[in-house]
This record gives sequence, C-alpha cells and structure tokens, in this order.
Amino acid sequence: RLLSFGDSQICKYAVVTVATIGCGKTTTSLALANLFPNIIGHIQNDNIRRPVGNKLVAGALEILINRPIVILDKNDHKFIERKQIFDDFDQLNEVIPTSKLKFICLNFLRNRPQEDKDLWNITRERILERGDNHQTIKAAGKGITKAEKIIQGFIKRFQPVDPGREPDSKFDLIINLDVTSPDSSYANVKTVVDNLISFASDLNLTRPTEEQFQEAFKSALDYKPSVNKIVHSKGGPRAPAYFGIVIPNAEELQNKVVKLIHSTGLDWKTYETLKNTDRLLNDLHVTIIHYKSRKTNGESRALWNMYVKQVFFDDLTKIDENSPKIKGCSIPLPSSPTADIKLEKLCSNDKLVCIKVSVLGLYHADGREIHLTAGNKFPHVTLGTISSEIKSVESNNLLNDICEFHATNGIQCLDFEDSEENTLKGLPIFAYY
Ligand code: DGI
Repeated sequence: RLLSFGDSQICKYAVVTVATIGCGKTTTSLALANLFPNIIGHIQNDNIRRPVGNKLVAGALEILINRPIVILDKNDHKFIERKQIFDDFDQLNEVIPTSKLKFICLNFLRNRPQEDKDLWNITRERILERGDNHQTIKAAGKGITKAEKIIQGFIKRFQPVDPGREPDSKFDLIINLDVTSPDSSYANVKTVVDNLISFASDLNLTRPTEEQFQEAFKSALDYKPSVNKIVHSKGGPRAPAYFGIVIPNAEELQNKVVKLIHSTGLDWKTYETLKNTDRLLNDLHVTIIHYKSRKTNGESRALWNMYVKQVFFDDLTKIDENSPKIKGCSIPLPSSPTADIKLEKLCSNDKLVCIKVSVLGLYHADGREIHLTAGNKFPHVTLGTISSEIKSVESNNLLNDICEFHATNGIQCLDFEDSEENTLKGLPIFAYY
C-alpha cells in the first residue's frame, strides 16, 4: 500500500464536518459523492457499529486508498472531537505522506451562538419531519421528545470552529456553509464543489451542470437513514454505578481470614464483633472502578470512559436498562470477562475489616487480556462494617491511612502469605446499577 501511493502525485483530502444534528451533513455528503462517485467517498459515523472508537478514521483511510477525497460525516461539534480525528489520522495513517494529506473543514455553523433559535427551529423541524422521533417518547416531564432532547444537547455543547487555535488551526481549508435557508443544503453542495475545484486543483475536477447538481441532490434527499441516525448519536447504554469482581465463595475467604488471624494468636476485636453481630458480609466483591471516579480528574474520566465505551460497551448494550429490577443489582457481564486477584493484607480499625488485594489482570472470556488498570487506588474486599452507618467505601480511607500515611494508631494489619492459595483466578466481573 505504501508503494502504490508513492506512484501518485495527487493529494488525499479528508473532509471533516462540523455541525449539529439536522444541518444537512449526510444530505450534502451524499450529493457530493453522487456527483463525483470515483473521487469522493463518504463514511457515516451513524452507520458504524458501536463502540465507534477510531473506526471512522480507519474506514476513511480505507476509502482514501481508492479515492482522493473522503467525507467523514459526523457532528464533531466539540474541539475534543475534532482533535480526536486529527489524532486518529496521526496514529492510523501509515500510507499517505503527511505533506500529501489535507484536511478540509465543512463548517456548517459559522459563528452560531449557543442559544440560536433559528438553528434549533430549522434542524428540529427537519428531523421531526424526517420521522426520527419514531419513539414519540416524551423526555421525562419536559414535554419534549427524546429526539428533540438529543438535538438540543448538541446545540448546547456546540463549540464553533476557531481557526486561531488547535485543533481547528490544523485544517488546511475551512469552507463556511449556511444552514438557515430552506434549501441550504443545495447551496452548500455547490459551495463545497467550487471550493474543491480551486483548492484540490491537482484533481482537475470539472464543475457539474445545473442538471447534474439537481439530480445528485434529489437522490441524496431521498436517502432513508437507518434508525440509528439520531438515537445512537448520543452514544451508549446507561452506565452502571461501578464495575466489580465477584468473590464467588465468601465462606472460603472468611476461613482464610480466620486462619490468618489464628496463626498470630492476636485478638482482632473488630473482626470478632462483626462475627458476633452477624455483620460479616455474605456477598463479597472488589470494586474495579466507580462511576464517581470520573469526577476526580481527567485521567479517571478517560479510564471510566474506556471501561464503559470501549471494553464493556457491548456488554452494557445487552443489559436491559429498562428493566425495573436493575437498580441495586449486580449483573454479570454477558461476555463473561474475568479477573485474577491476589490477597495482600488484612486490615482493620475500630469500624471495619477489609482485605487489600491486587488485581493481577482482567481478561476476556477467550483469555485475551484487557489492558486496563483498576480505577480504584487501593482495590480491596470489605468484609464488614460495625454498623450500617459505616459504609464500605470507608475501606478506601483506612487503606489510604495505612499505605500513604503509614498510620498505625488503632489499626491492625496482617500480610497474607504470597502463595498460590491466596491468588484467586477466573473471578467473574459484574456491573452494579
Ligand atoms: O443530521 P445531518 O446529517 O446533519 O442532516 P441530514 O442531511 O440527515 O438532514 C436532515 C433532514 O433534513 C433530512 O430529512 C434531509 C433534510 N434536509 C437536508 N438538507 C435540507 C433538508 N431539508 C430541507 N428542507 N432543506 C435542506 O437544505
């Protein structure tokens, strides 16, 4: 592939759309592809199987093998999304010399203010007319449909193209379009063609006739989008509260703990209290990552997103989030991923007892490793707390005191022996809602 490109002197053009829903991205893209079938290819984000990841850019690069222009049809309404496109090209493109790869922005919403009534009215009307509100579900209490809520979300989050800063400064050409007139897309197609003729002069494009424009546009308008077009654009099933690792045999683990305590001959008062008050937990788990961790910093947010949007996305889509029984439940992930853990340290203060563990690895059912770290700084199993007011999350504080501050006051600790017996393998991973 590297060689075949070398033969050609022409440039390759990645056309990136920046818009919100209903601005006519797909209509414009299809019309352009109709006009220049051997030159312009089109890849649509909505038609890519979730999780999309870098598949949009990967697909665009495939198209660029045989055609000089590809349109990446996606809203890209935020800086971070545009940046992602550039980053994905950087990472995936092994064929096209950087100097020969040009980026063109189709700027559908030049300087649109965020609370733009015209934009809202026109795109909303187009989408509702298209019949995308197939579920006329009213979004809770607000009196608007799910489709309308999604359109509104995109408009609210919209960040206009700013050529003075990255990532938008990386566009080689920005074509400003308009969406306010009733047949804006038709005019936009012509604007794009004229710009391509002059900017991509190496391609020697011929300007189509008025008739050809009309024909190409008409068949683009007739296109029936897949059901996904709106509903999926927001991306994803409901996120769980956390992902965890099941300890399938709680009794066996408690026996290991008792054995360890006995081996020292010391009193573990809190553990005794838990046993005598029947507060040792029967369902034990290790939290891998919690939804709330997103809030702590950008890295945690990215990690959470990896879990939810990439690694376990297909699992989450299979879980029936509308089931009334889902809240408060641990649901085994349908693809049956597993984890290996090692018991490290039994820890206790006057409130709780827990085991510090290390997560040795997470695995898909076929044995492939999931290359993600645990989001929890100190993965652990809480064995029990002395009252219902003391929540299991307090184990984190105890472990933080022990591991970060080497606290000893009122604290008991015991190391588990580093042995096979204390390594638990193939434990199921679940989502807790
Ligand atoms: O979500 P987008 O890809 O940005 O928008 P789309 O091309 O799917 O267009 C949304 C709907 O609006 C679709 O039914 C086609 C229609 N449409 C597109 N451009 C125009 C248009 N309708 C009118 N009246 N005028 C246009 O210029």
